[in-house]
Amino acid sequence: MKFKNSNSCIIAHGDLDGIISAAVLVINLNIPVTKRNIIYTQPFELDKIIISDWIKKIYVTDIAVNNREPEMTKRFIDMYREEIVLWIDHHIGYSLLEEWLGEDKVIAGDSPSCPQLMKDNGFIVPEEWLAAANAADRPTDYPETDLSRFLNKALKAVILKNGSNEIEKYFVMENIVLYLVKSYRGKDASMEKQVIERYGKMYDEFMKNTEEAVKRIKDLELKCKYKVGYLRLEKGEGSIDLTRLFIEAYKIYDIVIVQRYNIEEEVTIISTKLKEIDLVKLFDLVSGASFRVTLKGSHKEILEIIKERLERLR
Ligand SMILES: [Mn+2]
Repeated sequence: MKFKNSNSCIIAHGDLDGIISAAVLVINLNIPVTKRNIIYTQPFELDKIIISDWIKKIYVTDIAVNNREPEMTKRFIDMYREEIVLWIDHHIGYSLLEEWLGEDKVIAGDSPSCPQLMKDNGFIVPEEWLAAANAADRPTDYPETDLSRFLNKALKAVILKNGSNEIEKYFVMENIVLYLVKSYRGKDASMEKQVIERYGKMYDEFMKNTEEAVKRIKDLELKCKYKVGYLRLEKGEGSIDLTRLFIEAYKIYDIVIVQRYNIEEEVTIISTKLKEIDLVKLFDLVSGASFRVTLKGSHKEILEIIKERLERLR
């Protein structure tokens, strides 16, 4: 099969919504699914991607204006203004895209997902893909589907996996796009399906590890008005889903401390469910989220500091 658009490239957000919208572009514009033609990234890493000289058309999908540094997104637009054909986005700040790029080149709006926006603007979007993208990006409004669960498990597994790198993430994302596109075209997608299943099983394993880890959380019994849970993860333990762990731990604790290793580095993550606590302030940090901070350094020393700070909260 000859591709009309081998000089086109898609830049997609590396989450399920972004990946499905890349597949929508592929089937509508007949763009090849190769590493050169589809780039998966994050809004804050847009300035790090490399686009080959022979790319003449760029399609961007599900990439928000970088909220910490909008100028970075602007610079990217200025650099590739000629090549950018279309930018599809549904995140807050999309009006800046229209301002910088011109309304002709932007499909944007408040929408549950990018495939939804594309469908509303005349693209062919299979119903199953649309439902999966909506469920992935707006889980509170749209129920999970078999497809969203199947694909998201693989995606989460490769992200959670200890020591997984960009190449492996790309591998899974590319397999998801190929799986969708080949299935849509009625071609054999069993190889891709196998890859997705393999990572799905890995995710099930990580969930089991997470459940086990939740049971090991201990009460620190501090002289503090909050209930503080503590967990230490040893080197070489299986991967866990920290977000999931915190959700479970919040059923008992207000604040949860997890000490673990990042390769050899000792890291401590402190997380709270209470809005009244600002962890950034409490630990004199310059930035971060008020509800979750990561501290580096000796576990023992950091834990002493944390205890001392938390005990100020009587
Ligand atoms: Mn999205």
